[in-house]
Amino acid sequence: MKETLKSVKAREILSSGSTPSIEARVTLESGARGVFSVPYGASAGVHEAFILLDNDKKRFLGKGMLKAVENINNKIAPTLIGMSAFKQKEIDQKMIELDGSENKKKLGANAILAVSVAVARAAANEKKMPLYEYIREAFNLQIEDYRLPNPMMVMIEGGKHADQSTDFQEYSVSPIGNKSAKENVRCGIEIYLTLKKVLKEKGFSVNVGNEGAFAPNGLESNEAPISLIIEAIEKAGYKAGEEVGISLDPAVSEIFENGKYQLKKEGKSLSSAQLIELFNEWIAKYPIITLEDGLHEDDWDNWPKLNAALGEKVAIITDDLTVTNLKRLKKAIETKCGNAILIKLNQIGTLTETIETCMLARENNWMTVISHRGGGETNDTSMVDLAVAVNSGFIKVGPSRGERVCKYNRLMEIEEEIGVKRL
Ligand code: 2PG
Ligand code: MG
Repeated sequence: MKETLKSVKAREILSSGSTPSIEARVTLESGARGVFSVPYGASAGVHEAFILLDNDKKRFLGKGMLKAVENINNKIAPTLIGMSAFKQKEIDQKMIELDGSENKKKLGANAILAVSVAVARAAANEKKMPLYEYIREAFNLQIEDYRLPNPMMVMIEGGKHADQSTDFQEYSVSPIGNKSAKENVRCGIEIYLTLKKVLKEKGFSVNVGNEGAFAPNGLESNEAPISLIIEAIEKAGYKAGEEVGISLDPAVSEIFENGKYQLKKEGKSLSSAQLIELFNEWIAKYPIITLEDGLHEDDWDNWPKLNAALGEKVAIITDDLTVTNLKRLKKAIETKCGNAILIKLNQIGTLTETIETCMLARENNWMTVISHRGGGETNDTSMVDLAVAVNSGFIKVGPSRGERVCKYNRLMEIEEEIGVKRL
């Protein structure tokens, strides 16, 4: 049959962080093809699916991915060839079984995901459908109409994503309200370009970090970026709080040491309760609308407290806590840890599991935010189609560098395809 998988091939490629990654290419009997390249996370949570690295110090300082490439070419390909590309769930299930481990450590989630999304792309091409439409059909998603996600655009980055910047990882702007995707993207970019001027005037460097956001050193505190961004919002002609909100991802799993959160900028060690209080103060002072990873990835006891204290005021987004994992999301919902989830395809490793997690979130009125990866993005834009398919609230992506702006370009392209849709 024409939709049958004829060949599955992989190769090692480079990601934006100059670390290797994988591209998989699936060809169907009809000749239709699907290609997907997997991103790589710099501040990956410990509960994420396993990324198989070669650990051969003679190649790419141990970060080569030839073993995962071989797993695709020699193990996954022979298992899947002959299956229908339209059977996405069965294909993903086959790979999960072939791996047989809890966190995909045998074949590597990098290998499995590369094939999973490449299959979906080939199937969409065979049906001459855009990927977002195909995802809805393949998973029989009962979602009416489309609501394009708003940008959550990173303006200043620190933590593991930049050298000598803030302890906290990301300070973003999120246009709110009922504008088109094109206007929202323009709004974010105008603020970014204005922030460049604001930083320059104050003598800060405007070099960018991993995600294409500014990463100045010499900022006086972890709080300082917020006022700089608000200044940029206003100078760009937008109203902070009304048209544009601030989104924070302090990514505090990365600064949790010896039982406390280490804020080097302030020379302080904070307990979970003190950190919640700090965010509470900031939320009272600034137009913050979302707070992601406000506590560390295993702090199940305190996440409900964070959510109880702040969840009525802002979206409490779980990232390292839930890692796009259905079981962890279930627990987070049951224990009321938040009200929104960050989704990254390579945290879990198949399209099917990613969709299941998104749909569970939706059913429980948790917003989904589909995210880029910090350290090693690729030029692939499937994450945007995924966001459109599941009506995500936001896509989190940096404002410059080719591997980031291609996501916004894809969003604006989709808007041209389906028209300006606001629900
Ligand atoms: C995050 C992401 C993306 P990383 O923490 O949300 O911004 O970073 O890919 O390094 O995990
Ligand atoms: Mg995060």
